[in-house]
Amino acid sequence: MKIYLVSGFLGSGKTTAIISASKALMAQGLKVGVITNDQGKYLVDTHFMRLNDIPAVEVNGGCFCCNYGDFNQSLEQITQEIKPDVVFAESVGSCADIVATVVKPLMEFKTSHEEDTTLTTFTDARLLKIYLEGGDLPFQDHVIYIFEQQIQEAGILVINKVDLLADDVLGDLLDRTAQHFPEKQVLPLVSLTPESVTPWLESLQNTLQYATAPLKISYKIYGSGEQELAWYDAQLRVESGSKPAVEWVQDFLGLVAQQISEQGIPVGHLKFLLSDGVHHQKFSLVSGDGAPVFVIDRPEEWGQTVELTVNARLEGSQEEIKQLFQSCLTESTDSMKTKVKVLAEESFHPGFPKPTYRFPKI
Ligand SMILES: Nc1nc2c(ncn2[C@@H]2O[C@H](COP(=O)(O)OP(=O)(O)O)[C@@H](O)[C@H]2O)c(=O)[nH]1
Ligand SMILES: [Mg+2]
Repeated sequence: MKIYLVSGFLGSGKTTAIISASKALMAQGLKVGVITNDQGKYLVDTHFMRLNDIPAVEVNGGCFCCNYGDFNQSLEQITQEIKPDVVFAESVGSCADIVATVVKPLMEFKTSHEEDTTLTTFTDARLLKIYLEGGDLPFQDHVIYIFEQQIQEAGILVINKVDLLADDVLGDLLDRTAQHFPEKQVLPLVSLTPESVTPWLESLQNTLQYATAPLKISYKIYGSGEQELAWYDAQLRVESGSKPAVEWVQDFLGLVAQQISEQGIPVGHLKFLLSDGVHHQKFSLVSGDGAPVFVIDRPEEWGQTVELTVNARLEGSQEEIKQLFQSCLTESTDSMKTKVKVLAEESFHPGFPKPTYRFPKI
């Protein structure tokens, strides 16, 4: 069984790539399992994996490193239930130091079913370009530190979303990347389809045991970077009243987009999953995407009752972020007279990282 760990900043395309790669491998008759991970509990990504018929288990409420026991249990569960050839494990996008806290413990406590473990770090080509050109990324320095550390420890460094760059711009980016990281295996990629991730799957197959040294990382800076980010998750049930439920959702999404733009809030990853049990649509906004626009497909086809899952990872205070969503909810509900039930809601800053294991200790 191969374990492919996938890390990288919020919104860099990890889930998209894992879904495409899983579909490609499943089409070849291989068995695939996925472990998703997040600090929150109501996860768009896990739902979305399952909607794509990809077996997924979740480690939630904290990262793999700080919940190594849960990670290992999920690995056991997936191994017993599915007997997979390949396991993809996606770490939360604000997490770094995976080599020392996940890869090394996996090797140390190796069980017979673990053959090869690789670590791929995904990075959004547009953010990497700004970073390597010395430009201003739209985050605080300590958040950028996390972005840097993730790249630093990459086994395979995927420069993702290269479809969004012109050929000459991409050529320049690849040159700069090679200059900055001469030792790294660098892979430009488009993650959108099972066909387009073939180069990544080839690299994974050709990369044997993970070789790079653990990071020399400052937990003080890393921890404060995590705390500059805020999580807001919610699950809403919307029932049609005088107006269809999706019309409320469209209004609410528009208000959220407008507020985020107007307040200039740096977006790590803002995701919504809309579902009526038959239809499903995922909306996603990441840094570099420009002004947010969320448009519901074929609004006339949706059912009377819909559920909306909200996963927001933004920079700022959790109180302010929560306030933003709640005020949009109130404003939309008042103006549209729709019944909206908040099934679950939480907002928080990620806790200070305290890995279960670290090899070597710091
Ligand atoms: N254009 C383009 N968009 C991508 C690509 N990979 C991912 N995305 C988009 O980037 C956003 C974030 O993707 P996701 O996989 O959820 O990121 P994660 O937070 O790293 O798991 C989504 O809107 C994806 O559709 C790619 O190769 N090209
Ligand atoms: Mg993801």
